[in-house]
This record gives sequence, C-alpha cells and structure tokens, in this order.
Amino acid sequence: MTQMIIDLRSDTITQPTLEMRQAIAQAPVGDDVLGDDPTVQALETYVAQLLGKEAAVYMPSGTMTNQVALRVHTEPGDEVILEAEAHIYYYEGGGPAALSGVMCRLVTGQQGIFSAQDVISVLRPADPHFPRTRLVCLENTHNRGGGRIFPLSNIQAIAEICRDRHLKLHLDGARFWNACVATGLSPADYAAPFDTISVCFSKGLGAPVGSALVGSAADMQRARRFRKLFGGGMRQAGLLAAGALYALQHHYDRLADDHAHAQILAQSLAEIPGIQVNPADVQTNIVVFQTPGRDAVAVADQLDQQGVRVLPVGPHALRAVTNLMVSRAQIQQVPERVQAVLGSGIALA
Ligand code: TLP
Repeated sequence: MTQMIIDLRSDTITQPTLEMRQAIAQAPVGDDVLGDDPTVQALETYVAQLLGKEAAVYMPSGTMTNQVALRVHTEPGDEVILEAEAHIYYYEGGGPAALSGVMCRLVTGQQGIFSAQDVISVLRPADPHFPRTRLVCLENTHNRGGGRIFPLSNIQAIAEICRDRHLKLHLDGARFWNACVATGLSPADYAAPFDTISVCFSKGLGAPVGSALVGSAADMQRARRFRKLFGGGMRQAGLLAAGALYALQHHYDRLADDHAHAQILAQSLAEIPGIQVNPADVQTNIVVFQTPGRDAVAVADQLDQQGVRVLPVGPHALRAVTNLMVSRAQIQQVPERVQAVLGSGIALA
C-alpha cells in the first residue's frame, strides 16, 4: 500500500480549496496596473483596514513586498538594521544590495528576537564617515527562529528608539497572522508600531499567490512605483487577489489548528531517541528539531522515502511546518515514520 505523503516542508505548499477556487472563478477583474481591478482594490482596502493603516499594495510575493519596503524607506548607501538570520538578509538573494544598494548592519537575536538595547548598540553617530542608518526590520513570527513570536513590548521599545532617531520600522510579517492568532492580539494593535508591514496570503492562510505591503498612503504611493520598477505590476490580478481575500476571511482562525499540531508534533518528536527538540520553544506552526551526529540532508532524504517531507535548515537541523494540507491524524503518524528512519542507521555526518 502506498503511504500518503505528509508534506511539512513549508506552509507555502498549501493548495487552494474548492471553495477558494469558486471565489477565484467568480471574481470581477480589470487591469490593476491601470488601477481598474475591483478585487485587488477590495483586498487592499480590507487589509489596510484590518491593520489600521491608510493603504496597502498587493504584490506577487513576500520577497517583493520586503524588498519594495526597503527601497521605499532608503536611498543607496543607507544602512538597514536587521537580525542576523532575518529572511530579508538570509533568503532573499542579496536583494538589499542588488535592489536598494543598502548596507546591512546585523544584530544577533535569540531565535530572531532582539531588544531596543541591541538596536542602540549598532546606531551610528551623525558623522560623514558613516552610512546613514535609516531603517530597522523585524520579523514576526521569525522563520529561522523556529516560528518565534516577537513580543509587543519589545516592538514598542524598538519603535520608541526609531521615533527618537528618525528611523523607519518595517515588519516582515510573512507569518504575522500566526503571531496574531497565537497571542490573541488584534492585527491593528500588533501592526501599530510599524511604518510598513509585509503580510502574506500564500503561507498559513493557503492562498495560491501574493503578499501585501501595508502603511501610509504616501509610502504606498512610492511602493506602487517600485513594484512596477521591480516587475511586479500585474494585470487581471483579481483572480489571485480573490484567493487571498477568501483565505483571509475563511482560514484565519484555523491557524490555531496548525499551532496545536506543531505542539503535538514537537512533544512526540521529543520522545524519540536521537532527536533534540524543546516543545516549549514551539510557539506557532514551525518545529525545528536537531539530529545530533546525523546529516540533516540524509535524514530528510530518508524521511522522504517514508512519506514525510521536511526541510534541512542546518547541518543537523530540520524544519517541519504544519499547514492546511496536514490533518491531526497525519501529524500523529509522523513519529512512527521518523522512528523508522532513525532506527535504520543513517550515515553519520
Ligand atoms: N519563506 C520560505 C522560504 O523562502 C524559506 C519558507 O518556506 O518559509 N519572509 C519570511 C519570514 C518567509 O518565511 C518567507 C518565505 C518570505 C518572507 C518570502 O516569501 P515569498 O516566498 O512569498 O517570496
């Protein structure tokens, strides 16, 4: 009997549901570059209101919303403060240098979380020797931090420093919805300290495509210009926006299921000899576990043969992301399959 594949590589693998496909099929569309697409406009208005900001701009990807935000807030030669494992720095193809010509100044967080003091420690004096520090970027939840939530109190303290020093504050909120659901904070309260926020519809929410940048009307006008310049102006994009709007209106609350599944998974993996994971570190839908002495790529390959897909994220670290496509019953099958692999004598690293 062939085993059902349990795909935990990412929450980006989710497929549109039948109801979402119906919403997409019925969406009115127009040429969005000419400002004519009613469904894109409905999505942008809805998201801006939800986050308590003036405007939003729909874009093809989270990478683009982040990189457009950097370009909106900086000029070439400026400096951006980022956490050392931030997606913007780590996984976006060198975008800050290539697209905005900025310097990245890194702070080392704990599982991606840092403090106002960390920001103060890297601020430059106003002196022509130094680049101009213009922007601080946070990530909530933090991907390489294992889905860690950025506490609102830290964010508010960092925002205060930014206000004092005339720095802008951007959030990579690819998994912002997960942070809101896990903390019970409203999107508007959690978004309040930021100048711009990038939110994603095609991760936990399960839409096929798209992210939005959200902020002031003036910043979003500038963002539209850079979206076009970066090649992200889309024509009848309402077909995609309809999936995003449907996802936001129907799949938001169920993110709590993904968080519960991640906790179940972490607790069961913690029981398996040869695996290290602390369930208390799992706050949302990402479980990072260690396989000390075993090569993570080899473990991932063997798990694949057992019908469990995870991603290597370090020499001995793997990532499992719970998502819309994976049921609780499937999550409960994972430990047995993992045990089958770890008991089989994988090549040591
Ligand atoms: N993350 C992907 C990979 O790129 C690693 C994943 O599978 O987790 N910010 C954060 C925090 C992200 O996790 C991602 C995607 C993005 C931005 C970029 O989003 P897309 O893929 O839409 O460009």
